[in-house]
Amino acid sequence: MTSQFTPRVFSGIKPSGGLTLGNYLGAIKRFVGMQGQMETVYCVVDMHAITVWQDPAELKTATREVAAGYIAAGLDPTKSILFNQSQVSAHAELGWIFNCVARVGWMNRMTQFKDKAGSNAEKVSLGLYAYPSLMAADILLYHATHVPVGEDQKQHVELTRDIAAKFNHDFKADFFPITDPVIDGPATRVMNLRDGTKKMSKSGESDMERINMLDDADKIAKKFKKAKTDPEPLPETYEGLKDRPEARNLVEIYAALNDMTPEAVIAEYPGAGWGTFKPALADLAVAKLAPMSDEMRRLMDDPAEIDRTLMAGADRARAIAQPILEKTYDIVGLLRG
Ligand code: AQP
Repeated sequence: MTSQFTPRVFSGIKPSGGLTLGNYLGAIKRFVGMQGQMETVYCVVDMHAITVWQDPAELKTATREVAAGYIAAGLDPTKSILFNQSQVSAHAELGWIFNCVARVGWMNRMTQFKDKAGSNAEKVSLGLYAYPSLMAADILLYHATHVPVGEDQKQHVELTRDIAAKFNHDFKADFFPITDPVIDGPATRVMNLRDGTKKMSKSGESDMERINMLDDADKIAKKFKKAKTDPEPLPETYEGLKDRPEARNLVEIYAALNDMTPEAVIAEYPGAGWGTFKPALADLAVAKLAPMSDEMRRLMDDPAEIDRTLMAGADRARAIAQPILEKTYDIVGLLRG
């Protein structure tokens, strides 16, 4: 179904706070791995961020931080298209078309909305509810065939496929690709350091539950030292991590940071106590994150340069998006002058 489409990657991160190790391992590191394999379009999805309240000045800083994180981790603005979503108005325009394609029943099944809205569903923004249809527009506006995401976004990519299929069926037009989610590697779901059953999030309540990409060595060491674990040492085999979510999380973080399998981590540390493993994990995390955080700080010292990079990326994004939006309007029957 996607074979007639040029292979193209689209993904994004919302600037709803500082970047976490979850964003890095579950998304950015994998974005970098796909660069050069096919055309890559990476977005800072600022319009998704405002589905919950954002302080306007902090939103601008967070948008630049995500862009700096992309570049510091190895995304090259000459090889990938890097931009922020709100500069390409076609996202919002196609999002509206998809609001008219997606069904309320589909939206009602979105678990992320249920998690985020909790018992407060009557009071959250309409944007938070419609978020997955804007996300479908982000992806399909570029006829993206591949979307690297963490496990938490799988349901939204499946909804994107449903929207594309319904649009193609309703308008008898084989126009949108049925996009493949790309969810692979050992850290597609990095968990909260204080509760191994919850994912690590930018906007989680306590800073101690996450590693931020901009944390310094002392903070990283302190957070891993205080990370919740059970009292048992590491097992002798990977299977021994079953039903030990916190222990498994730390092993998987180590594996993802060091490009090895979790099985190989256990083979290196069979039966190790936390007094041995946690400092080794902290040292590894610092070794991998410090060069990136140094570069992020350097880039963020020159916000005008980041803004120029995002603006140039938006021009390139628009050149792909606008003809696809125009064609969509035509298929739907919206009259153009
Ligand atoms: N803990 C995680 N493990 C693996 N991948 C993760 N991602 C986020 N957290 C983890 C992946 O990062 C990409 C960007 O996500 P996002 O920022 O757009 O949305 P999110 O998943 O809602 O991220 P947060 O950090 O949880 O933000 P808040 O707290 O503001 O809602 C996605 O590919 C996501 O899978």
